[in-house]
Amino acid sequence: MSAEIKKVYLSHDFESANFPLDEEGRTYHVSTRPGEVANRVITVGDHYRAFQIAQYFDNVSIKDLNIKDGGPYKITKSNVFIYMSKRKFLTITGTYKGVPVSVVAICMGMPMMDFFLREVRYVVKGPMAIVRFGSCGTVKDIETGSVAVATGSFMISRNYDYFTGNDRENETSPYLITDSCSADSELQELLYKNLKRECDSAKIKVVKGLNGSADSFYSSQGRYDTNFVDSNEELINDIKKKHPDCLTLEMETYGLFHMAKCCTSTYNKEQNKAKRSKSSKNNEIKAGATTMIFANRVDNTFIASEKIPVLQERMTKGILDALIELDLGDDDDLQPLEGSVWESMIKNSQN
Ligand code: R1P
Ligand code: URA
Repeated sequence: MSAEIKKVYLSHDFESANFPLDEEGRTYHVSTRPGEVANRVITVGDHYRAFQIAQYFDNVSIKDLNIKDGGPYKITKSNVFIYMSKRKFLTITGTYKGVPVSVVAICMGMPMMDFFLREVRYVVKGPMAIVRFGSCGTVKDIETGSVAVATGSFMISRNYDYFTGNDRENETSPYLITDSCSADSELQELLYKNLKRECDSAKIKVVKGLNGSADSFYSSQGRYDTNFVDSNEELINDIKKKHPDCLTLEMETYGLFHMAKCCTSTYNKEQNKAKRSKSSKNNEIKAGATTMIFANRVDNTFIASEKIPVLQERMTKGILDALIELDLGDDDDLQPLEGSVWESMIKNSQN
């Protein structure tokens, strides 16, 4: 093992098998600690999108973000904080129009969304607003390069037992399609309003509708792959039968919306169990999602790459504006300024 690899793997000991934290209070995978992640977060799949978004943070330039190192690394500057974890979760925190914001790149799929949500929720005090900014395919005939705002999301999973034969006698279907979970209504409206404002002038279409998150880019989104038995010829029709207003397919939004409903304070409030709850903390997550339509599954076309930078730029401004416009209540109930990575950013901007 090279000295560098040893340094990465042997540098920390973790306490507790249940929720491991290192001696600095960093979580096991995302590797952030209190004061490094803001109450308002954009989550994306890829690192390039995260760096592109961070260019819009106050006083941050491309030079601050031009990092050649593959990580893990931590960069703390007076205008921006950047942490690339060993597991490639990338957190960038700064301010936008004077409000603390973070962007976290999580790579792909539901397990990554789960790691991100649980670990970030753990290190942030008070209510949070989280917006997923991703790419997707559409099952309606909407041109690629358009923008979708999710009103809600459902899950499509491969029914594993169907394929191994264990469940076939029960005549189950090869895919399981859940009911939908809604986005936060206020955040959804703010996203739509701000994205429309940014996109209309660039002649980019913005549409609203239901999203389906799949556990595969391929089988559970109805793509054909002759190397595997997927039994998915009827899947897109089945999805449309259960959810006629389904607009987009991607891989993480359901995880975000579902877990937002399962934050203890939200869940207990909805179940009218507030009095029985052990904890009175407000760990609410207001969740929203918007995606760039990369794939049109009706005419089988894929976005031209030159359209992506303009699309991302317009969307970034709309999303950041929506995120800071959302009311998260009293500042005293949020992650404190003192000791946070944005303390110097706010204080410098006031001088
Ligand atoms: C698949 O190509 C990936 O793209 C979409 C899907 O949800 C999946 O993660 O989102 P991102 O562009 O955010 O990664
Ligand atoms: N991401 C997805 O998950 N599906 C698509 O079709 C395009 C992007």
